[in-house]
Amino acid sequence: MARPKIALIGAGQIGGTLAHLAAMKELGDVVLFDIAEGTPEGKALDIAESGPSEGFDAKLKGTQSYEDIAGADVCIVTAGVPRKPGMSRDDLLGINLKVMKSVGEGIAANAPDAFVICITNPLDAMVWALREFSGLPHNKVCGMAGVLDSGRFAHFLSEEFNVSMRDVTAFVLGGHGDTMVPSVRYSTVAGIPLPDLVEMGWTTQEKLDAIVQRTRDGGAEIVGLLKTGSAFYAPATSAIEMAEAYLKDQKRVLPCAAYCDGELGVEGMYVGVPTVIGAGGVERVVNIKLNEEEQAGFDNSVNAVKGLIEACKGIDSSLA
Ligand code: A3D
Repeated sequence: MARPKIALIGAGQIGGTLAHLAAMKELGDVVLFDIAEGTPEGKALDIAESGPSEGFDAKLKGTQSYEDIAGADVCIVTAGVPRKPGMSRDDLLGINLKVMKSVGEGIAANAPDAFVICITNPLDAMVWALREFSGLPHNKVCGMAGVLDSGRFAHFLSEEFNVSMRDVTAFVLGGHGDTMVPSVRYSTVAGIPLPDLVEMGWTTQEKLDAIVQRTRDGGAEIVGLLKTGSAFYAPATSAIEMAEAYLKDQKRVLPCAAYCDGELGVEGMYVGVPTVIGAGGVERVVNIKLNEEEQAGFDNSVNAVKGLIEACKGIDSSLA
């Protein structure tokens, strides 16, 4: 059986890391596409030359031609610009929307059967626009944010409790922005919900509140440290986890920006929700019940995403 084909649209910081991880995990052959001449070719060759030491079998190719992504099983989109210190994700909207148009058309023409994972920010609006431009089925287009945001939350919690990250399940809902909703009630250590751990004296409510806020600011914390771009190791790892769930039909329960058709009270748009990812793409949105406080936070986040979608429609009349 032929190896799966993984197309990476954007060969910058995240794109290069995605290619390296996909090769090391032998998820398939990798095509790196970018408009910057030489960048995808250079990264593909560099990673291929690590193969003998690492011992992986995967072909890597860099290209400026969309025809080379033909028949891809998975497309991961990072094309566009990242933010710099002082910028919000929403500041990227105008420039990255134009990029989504060319990427959407390139995928539709060459890889219409692919499972598409968008990472470009502002995430929830860009995945919506990418789906509109590509015309692919909603269940085959999703956005990576929840796995990363939950990963950040889980990491901070494991440090606070001094327990293995493997035993922490963290749960973040809503848009990938300042309004995201880390859910304390649905996050656990080996099944024990966080409010119970506060009662048990493992931490205080104040410390937990600070961790929730640090999770919301997790991207900005890294932008502030790096100064020249945004996070790329953990975002790439998160998207690879989603791609692997699809390619291996793992039926993983992962939070991602998925199209909601009434689930959690959201109608006809993309926002961060728990999903099941398997060979059918986003096979299910897990329609959980929120309490009043969670629902208010989630609705606030949904409204922020709605505002960005309206802004997209204002910029590109074909989306209206
Ligand atoms: P960067 O290293 O700048 O790579 C972006 C690449 O896109 C560059 O190599 C560009 O040449 C390329 N590019 C620009 N326009 C096009 C185009 N039309 N077609 C193809 N390629 C193009 O950025 P990065 O890899 O650090 O980040 C990529 C995106 O991911 C940014 O929008 C970030 O804001 C976003 N991001 C999202 C998350 C989430 O959790 C959702 C996390 C981190 C970064």
